[in-house]
Amino acid sequence: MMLSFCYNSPSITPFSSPNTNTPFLTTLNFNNRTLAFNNRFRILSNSQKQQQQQNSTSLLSFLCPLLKLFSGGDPSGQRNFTLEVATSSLASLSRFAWGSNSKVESSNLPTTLQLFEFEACPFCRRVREALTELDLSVEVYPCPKGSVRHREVVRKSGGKEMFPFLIDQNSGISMYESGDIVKYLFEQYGEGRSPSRGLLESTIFTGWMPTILRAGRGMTLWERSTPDPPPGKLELFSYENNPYARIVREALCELELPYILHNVGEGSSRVKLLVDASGSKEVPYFIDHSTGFQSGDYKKILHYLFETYSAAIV
Ligand SMILES: N[C@@H](CCC(=O)N[C@@H](CS)C(=O)NCC(=O)O)C(=O)O
Repeated sequence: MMLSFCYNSPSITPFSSPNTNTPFLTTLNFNNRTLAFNNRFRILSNSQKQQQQQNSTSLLSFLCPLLKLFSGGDPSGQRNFTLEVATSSLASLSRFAWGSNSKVESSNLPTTLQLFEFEACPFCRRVREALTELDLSVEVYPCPKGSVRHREVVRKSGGKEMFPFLIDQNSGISMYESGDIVKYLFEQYGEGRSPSRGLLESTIFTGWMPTILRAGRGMTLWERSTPDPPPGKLELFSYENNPYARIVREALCELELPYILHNVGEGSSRVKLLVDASGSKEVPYFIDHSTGFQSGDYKKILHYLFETYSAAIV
């Protein structure tokens, strides 16, 4: 289950929290150093290796290549927003209440979690749903198919390109396998709670529905996305099963833009942070610290993202 065991060295630069002004890029540089550190200390027992092989050949993994059947097409082109919202709302319905509510009293922990994932991946979805339930903020490093930047970090750190992949700077652990990640997160941050009923088992059944209904959005790198990472920190207030926030996350993924994801599910104590930033409790709310752009309108956010971070004319 766990791929690496390492410790937090006091000599390592402190992890950047969303409340600091540290540019997001700094964190990624820090990652590179940390990941090299992780590699040096990776210890795999035979049983772990066996487990890893079993996991990678699991039935669920075999279904993943089917994702390639869905091609999202040009994400920067004219969209039928009625259809977009309808399909995203159906996707939300298909996931019932998973990823909508916060189940724990948030302790407003500093962000120590880094999630390498892509929006359309059903296994990544399960982890994002758990993060909403746990009321945790996380740094998201999108790894859409065809992308290189963050995928390389995963390959170097964990040994293979499989998603989701989690790094927790707090415990020094990095791991694959969505089920293991969800269990780990609840053990570490769940204050004794368990994932809500069916969350762990639901991926095989309806975890695919948002992927299918959204016709591959949030799966593949947009070929005209700018090759460089954003110069500053991007932040998104969201919760996993919000239909409008999903549309924004898909775009961030297709542009391979890393961002800090603040989960603000029903009951989240992060609402105050959101209201302070936006004056409202509504999600999505997006902030680009390098330009000062901020908006709670998903259409404006999409327009901004493709205008700023791709060569597309929108
Ligand atoms: N059993 C794994 C399955 C993970 C998996 O198969 N992920 C797919 C995406 S849905 C993947 O990483 N495919 C390789 C790729 O996208 O390059 C889990 O639960 O995390």
